[in-house]
Amino acid sequence: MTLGLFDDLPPAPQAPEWLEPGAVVLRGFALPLAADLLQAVAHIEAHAPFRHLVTPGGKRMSVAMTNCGPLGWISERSGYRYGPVDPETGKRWPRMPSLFQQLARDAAEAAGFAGFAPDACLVNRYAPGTRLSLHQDRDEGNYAHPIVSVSLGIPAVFLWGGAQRADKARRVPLLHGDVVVWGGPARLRFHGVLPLREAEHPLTGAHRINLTFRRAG
Ligand code: MD6
Ligand code: FE
Repeated sequence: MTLGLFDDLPPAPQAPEWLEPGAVVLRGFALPLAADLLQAVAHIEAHAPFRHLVTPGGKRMSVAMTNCGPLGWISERSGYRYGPVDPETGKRWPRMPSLFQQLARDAAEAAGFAGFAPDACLVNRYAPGTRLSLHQDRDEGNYAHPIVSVSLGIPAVFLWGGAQRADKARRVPLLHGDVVVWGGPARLRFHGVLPLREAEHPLTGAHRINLTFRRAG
Protein backbone atom coordinates (compact mmCIF):
# COMPACT_ATOMS: atom_id res chain seq x y z
CA MET A 1 0.00 0.00 0.00
CA THR A 2 1.22 3.54 -0.66
CA LEU A 3 0.11 6.67 1.12
CA GLY A 4 -1.00 9.21 -1.47
CA LEU A 5 0.09 11.98 0.84
CA PHE A 6 3.76 11.25 0.13
CA ASP A 7 3.56 10.64 -3.61
CA ASP A 8 4.77 14.13 -4.50
CA LEU A 9 7.77 14.19 -2.18
CA PRO A 10 11.21 13.81 -3.71
CA PRO A 11 12.86 10.45 -3.06
CA ALA A 12 14.71 10.25 0.25
CA PRO A 13 18.45 10.81 -0.23
CA GLN A 14 20.40 7.56 -0.01
CA ALA A 15 23.69 7.13 1.80
CA PRO A 16 26.78 7.43 -0.43
CA GLU A 17 28.32 4.03 -1.28
CA TRP A 18 32.10 4.37 -1.20
CA LEU A 19 33.95 2.06 -3.57
CA GLU A 20 37.26 3.18 -2.07
CA PRO A 21 38.70 6.54 -0.97
CA GLY A 22 37.94 9.06 -3.75
CA ALA A 23 35.28 6.93 -5.49
CA VAL A 24 31.61 6.89 -4.60
CA VAL A 25 28.22 5.83 -5.96
CA LEU A 26 25.45 8.37 -5.28
CA ARG A 27 22.26 6.38 -5.70
CA GLY A 28 19.41 8.28 -7.34
CA PHE A 29 21.33 11.57 -7.20
CA ALA A 30 20.17 12.60 -10.71
CA LEU A 31 16.68 11.12 -10.47
CA PRO A 32 14.77 14.40 -9.96
CA LEU A 33 16.48 15.82 -13.08
CA ALA A 34 16.28 12.76 -15.30
CA ALA A 35 13.50 13.89 -17.64
CA ASP A 36 15.13 17.31 -18.13
CA LEU A 37 18.55 15.74 -18.71
CA LEU A 38 17.13 13.45 -21.39
CA GLN A 39 15.34 16.32 -23.08
CA ALA A 40 18.68 18.14 -23.22
CA VAL A 41 20.33 15.03 -24.68
CA ALA A 42 17.72 15.04 -27.48
CA HIS A 43 18.69 18.64 -28.26
CA ILE A 44 22.42 17.83 -28.22
CA GLU A 45 21.87 14.81 -30.46
CA ALA A 46 19.98 16.93 -32.99
CA HIS A 47 23.08 19.12 -33.43
CA ALA A 48 25.83 16.56 -32.84
CA PRO A 49 24.50 13.11 -33.76
CA PHE A 50 25.57 9.96 -31.95
CA ARG A 51 28.31 8.11 -33.81
CA HIS A 52 30.40 4.99 -33.30
CA LEU A 53 34.01 6.05 -32.97
CA VAL A 54 36.76 3.86 -34.31
CA THR A 55 39.58 3.25 -31.83
CA PRO A 56 43.14 4.16 -32.85
CA GLY A 57 43.58 0.38 -33.19
CA GLY A 58 40.86 0.29 -35.86
CA LYS A 59 37.97 -1.23 -33.88
CA ARG A 60 34.47 0.23 -34.03
CA MET A 61 33.29 1.05 -30.50
CA SER A 62 29.93 -0.48 -29.63
CA VAL A 63 29.06 2.58 -27.53
CA ALA A 64 27.58 5.45 -29.60
CA MET A 65 28.98 8.83 -28.54
CA THR A 66 28.54 12.54 -28.84
CA ASN A 67 29.62 15.51 -26.72
CA CYS A 68 28.57 18.87 -25.40
CA GLY A 69 30.56 21.68 -23.86
CA PRO A 70 33.68 23.59 -24.92
CA LEU A 71 35.62 20.34 -25.50
CA GLY A 72 34.58 16.98 -26.87
CA TRP A 73 36.35 13.62 -26.65
CA ILE A 74 37.17 12.10 -30.02
CA SER A 75 39.12 9.20 -31.43
CA GLU A 76 41.43 9.50 -34.40
CA ARG A 77 43.98 7.24 -36.07
CA SER A 78 46.66 9.07 -34.11
CA GLY A 79 44.92 8.55 -30.75
CA TYR A 80 42.26 9.98 -28.49
CA ARG A 81 42.03 13.70 -27.92
CA TYR A 82 39.77 16.52 -26.82
CA GLY A 83 38.81 19.18 -29.33
CA PRO A 84 36.36 22.09 -29.67
CA VAL A 85 34.96 21.01 -33.04
CA ASP A 86 32.80 18.01 -33.96
CA PRO A 87 34.68 16.34 -36.83
CA GLU A 88 31.35 15.06 -38.24
CA THR A 89 29.75 18.49 -38.62
CA GLY A 90 32.73 20.85 -38.62
CA LYS A 91 30.91 22.91 -35.99
CA ARG A 92 31.56 23.48 -32.30
CA TRP A 93 30.00 20.98 -29.91
CA PRO A 94 26.61 22.09 -28.51
CA ARG A 95 26.72 24.17 -25.34
CA MET A 96 26.77 22.35 -22.04
CA PRO A 97 23.37 23.05 -20.44
CA SER A 98 23.63 24.81 -17.07
CA LEU A 99 21.60 21.94 -15.62
CA PHE A 100 24.46 19.58 -16.57
CA GLN A 101 27.10 21.88 -15.07
CA GLN A 102 25.19 22.24 -11.82
CA LEU A 103 24.56 18.50 -11.50
CA ALA A 104 28.23 17.70 -12.11
CA ARG A 105 29.32 20.32 -9.59
CA ASP A 106 26.85 19.13 -6.94
CA ALA A 107 27.73 15.46 -7.39
CA ALA A 108 31.46 16.19 -7.23
CA GLU A 109 30.94 18.22 -4.07
CA ALA A 110 28.95 15.39 -2.48
CA ALA A 111 31.98 13.19 -3.17
CA GLY A 112 34.37 15.67 -1.55
CA PHE A 113 35.57 17.51 -4.68
CA ALA A 114 34.32 21.07 -4.27
CA GLY A 115 34.43 23.54 -7.18
CA PHE A 116 34.32 21.06 -10.08
CA ALA A 117 33.67 23.00 -13.32
CA PRO A 118 33.57 20.53 -16.23
CA ASP A 119 34.49 21.73 -19.72
CA ALA A 120 33.62 18.44 -21.43
CA CYS A 121 30.58 16.21 -21.30
CA LEU A 122 30.81 12.94 -23.19
CA VAL A 123 27.36 11.54 -23.91
CA ASN A 124 27.35 7.76 -24.36
CA ARG A 125 24.47 5.67 -25.67
CA TYR A 126 24.38 1.95 -24.95
CA ALA A 127 21.99 -0.58 -26.49
CA PRO A 128 21.55 -4.18 -25.28
CA GLY A 129 24.82 -5.99 -26.01
CA THR A 130 26.91 -2.81 -25.90
CA ARG A 131 29.93 -3.03 -23.63
CA LEU A 132 32.92 -0.93 -22.67
CA SER A 133 36.09 -2.84 -21.89
CA LEU A 134 38.30 -1.96 -18.93
CA HIS A 135 40.12 1.31 -19.48
CA GLN A 136 41.46 4.38 -17.69
CA ASP A 137 40.25 7.91 -18.45
CA ARG A 138 43.65 9.45 -19.08
CA ASP A 139 43.30 11.87 -21.99
CA GLU A 140 42.62 14.83 -19.71
CA GLY A 141 45.46 17.23 -18.96
CA ASN A 142 45.05 17.38 -15.21
CA TYR A 143 44.15 14.45 -12.99
CA ALA A 144 43.41 16.74 -10.04
CA HIS A 145 39.82 16.97 -11.30
CA PRO A 146 37.37 14.13 -10.73
CA ILE A 147 35.19 12.29 -13.25
CA VAL A 148 31.42 12.47 -12.77
CA SER A 149 29.37 9.78 -14.51
CA VAL A 150 25.55 9.90 -14.66
CA SER A 151 23.46 6.83 -15.60
CA LEU A 152 20.03 7.15 -17.24
CA GLY A 153 17.68 4.56 -18.73
CA ILE A 154 18.17 0.81 -18.67
CA PRO A 155 20.45 -0.77 -16.05
CA ALA A 156 24.12 -1.56 -16.51
CA VAL A 157 26.81 -3.34 -14.53
CA PHE A 158 29.77 -1.06 -13.98
CA LEU A 159 33.16 -2.68 -13.52
CA TRP A 160 35.30 -1.04 -10.88
CA GLY A 161 38.86 -2.28 -11.16
CA GLY A 162 42.20 -1.34 -9.72
CA ALA A 163 45.38 0.46 -10.73
CA GLN A 164 46.35 -2.36 -13.13
CA ARG A 165 44.19 -3.76 -15.91
CA ALA A 166 44.60 -7.29 -14.52
CA ASP A 167 43.34 -6.33 -11.04
CA LYS A 168 40.10 -7.98 -10.07
CA ALA A 169 37.12 -5.76 -10.92
CA ARG A 170 34.11 -5.37 -8.68
CA ARG A 171 30.63 -5.42 -10.28
CA VAL A 172 28.50 -2.40 -9.42
CA PRO A 173 24.91 -2.32 -10.73
CA LEU A 174 23.98 1.16 -11.96
CA LEU A 175 20.35 2.22 -12.32
CA HIS A 176 18.52 5.19 -13.78
CA GLY A 177 19.54 8.29 -11.83
CA ASP A 178 22.67 6.87 -10.20
CA VAL A 179 25.86 8.96 -10.28
CA VAL A 180 29.43 7.70 -9.84
CA VAL A 181 32.23 10.12 -8.95
CA TRP A 182 35.90 9.16 -8.93
CA GLY A 183 38.91 11.35 -8.32
CA GLY A 184 41.90 11.94 -6.08
CA PRO A 185 43.58 8.61 -5.28
CA ALA A 186 40.98 6.76 -7.42
CA ARG A 187 41.22 9.00 -10.50
CA LEU A 188 43.12 6.56 -12.73
CA ARG A 189 41.32 3.36 -11.74
CA PHE A 190 40.47 0.92 -14.52
CA HIS A 191 36.73 0.76 -15.14
CA GLY A 192 34.29 -0.50 -17.75
CA VAL A 193 30.74 -1.65 -18.44
CA LEU A 194 29.57 -5.27 -18.95
CA PRO A 195 27.43 -6.01 -22.03
CA LEU A 196 23.97 -4.59 -21.36
CA ARG A 197 21.06 -6.97 -21.02
CA GLU A 198 17.83 -6.51 -22.96
CA ALA A 199 15.56 -4.09 -21.08
CA GLU A 200 13.16 -1.21 -21.61
CA HIS A 201 12.92 2.04 -19.71
CA PRO A 202 9.91 4.37 -20.01
CA LEU A 203 12.14 7.40 -20.70
CA THR A 204 14.81 5.88 -22.96
CA GLY A 205 13.33 2.73 -24.51
CA ALA A 206 16.00 0.07 -24.98
CA HIS A 207 18.90 2.43 -24.25
CA ARG A 208 21.18 3.50 -21.48
CA ILE A 209 22.46 7.07 -21.66
CA ASN A 210 25.60 7.92 -19.72
CA LEU A 211 26.83 11.46 -19.20
CA THR A 212 30.53 11.62 -18.31
CA PHE A 213 31.79 14.99 -17.12
CA ARG A 214 35.48 15.88 -17.19
CA ARG A 215 37.77 18.84 -16.90
CA ALA A 216 39.92 18.35 -19.97
CA GLY A 217 41.42 21.76 -20.69
C1 MD6 B 1 29.74 4.41 -18.04
N1 MD6 B 1 31.73 5.24 -19.15
O1 MD6 B 1 29.18 4.39 -19.14
C2 MD6 B 1 31.19 4.71 -17.93
N2 MD6 B 1 34.90 6.29 -20.44
O2 MD6 B 1 29.13 4.17 -16.99
C3 MD6 B 1 33.05 5.40 -19.27
O3 MD6 B 1 33.82 5.07 -18.42
C4 MD6 B 1 33.62 5.94 -20.47
O4 MD6 B 1 31.61 5.68 -21.67
C5 MD6 B 1 35.51 6.76 -21.51
C6 MD6 B 1 34.84 6.91 -22.69
C7 MD6 B 1 33.52 6.55 -22.74
C8 MD6 B 1 32.88 6.05 -21.63
FE1 FE C 1 35.77 5.83 -18.72
